[in-house]
Amino acid sequence: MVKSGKARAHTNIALIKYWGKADEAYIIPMNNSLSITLDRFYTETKVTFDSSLTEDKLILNGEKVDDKETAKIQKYMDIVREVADTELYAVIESENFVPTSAGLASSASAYAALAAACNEALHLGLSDKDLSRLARRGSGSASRSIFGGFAEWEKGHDDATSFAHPIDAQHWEDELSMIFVVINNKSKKVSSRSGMSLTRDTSRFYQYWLDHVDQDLADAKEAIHHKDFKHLGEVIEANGLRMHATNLGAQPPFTYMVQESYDAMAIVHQCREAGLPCYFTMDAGPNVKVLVEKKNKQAVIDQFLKAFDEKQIIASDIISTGVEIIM
Ligand code: 2P0
Repeated sequence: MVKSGKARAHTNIALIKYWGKADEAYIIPMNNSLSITLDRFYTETKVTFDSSLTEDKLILNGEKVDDKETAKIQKYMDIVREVADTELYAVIESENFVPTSAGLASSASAYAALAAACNEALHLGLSDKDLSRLARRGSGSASRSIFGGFAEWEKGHDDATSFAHPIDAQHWEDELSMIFVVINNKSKKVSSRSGMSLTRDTSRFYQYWLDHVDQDLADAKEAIHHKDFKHLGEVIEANGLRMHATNLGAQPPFTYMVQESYDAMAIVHQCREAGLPCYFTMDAGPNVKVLVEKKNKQAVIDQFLKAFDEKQIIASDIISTGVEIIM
């Protein structure tokens, strides 16, 4: 017996960050988060359940992946099998559509696409809410990649109540873009998973983060409702910096920021001083992501090109539609 399904899901970038889990096994976060879904970066995944298989196999960008990555996927497929009440193993063929060597490959689009492909292949008929829950079991941020535009992941308190939903921005997302400043990281990488865990467990600043994130989220939603770019930008920049500040309070302290990250942030400040509104955010790496209105996109890119190589600057619009089944 062979059953297959294929899906495409896009990467998202959090504007209000997810940083820390309340439950590591089920990936229940400590706080709600809010993201935008990007048009340019996505994953396409085909999953083929086959009764002749004796284990799951993963092929990423046409190549077999290492044992560690395979083990991670097999663990996730065990969750899918439990939800779907099946014993079938699968071949998973996944392609990441991200600019080569940009270091933007994302578990968000990967697990959103995989969850949707499994839903299709096994005829599970999951609602978007339940698809978001299933994607969340693979990677927290994947819960938001089920949706286009703006999405909020409600932390909930258990598997049933922790999922994302879209936020109606009255098509404002069509007027926005994000510029990626791709920065090479020569220092030892701290994964988001271990970074957020260490911070939650040890950071002297973590409670401060928790005390303010709900207000940031409320302010961001208010700004989206009023299509107030300046307000949204100020909130998300502060929220991102506060997340990164928590890492400095961890034991041992760490940071994802490198010199070029600061250089990029300085350019954002210079753009604003020159009357070009734009605001930055950063995730678990040195890259800087700049939120800008489409009408100012090229002018801001031009400022970055004065200091960075053309290859380091990649812009993406926001996609309004969520995960989709493809042939
Ligand atoms: C976010 N990040 O909200 C935050 C901000 C990075 C910084 O979600 O452990 O890959 O798989 O749930 O989703 C990246 O963490 O972590 C992330 P897991 P995930 O986008």
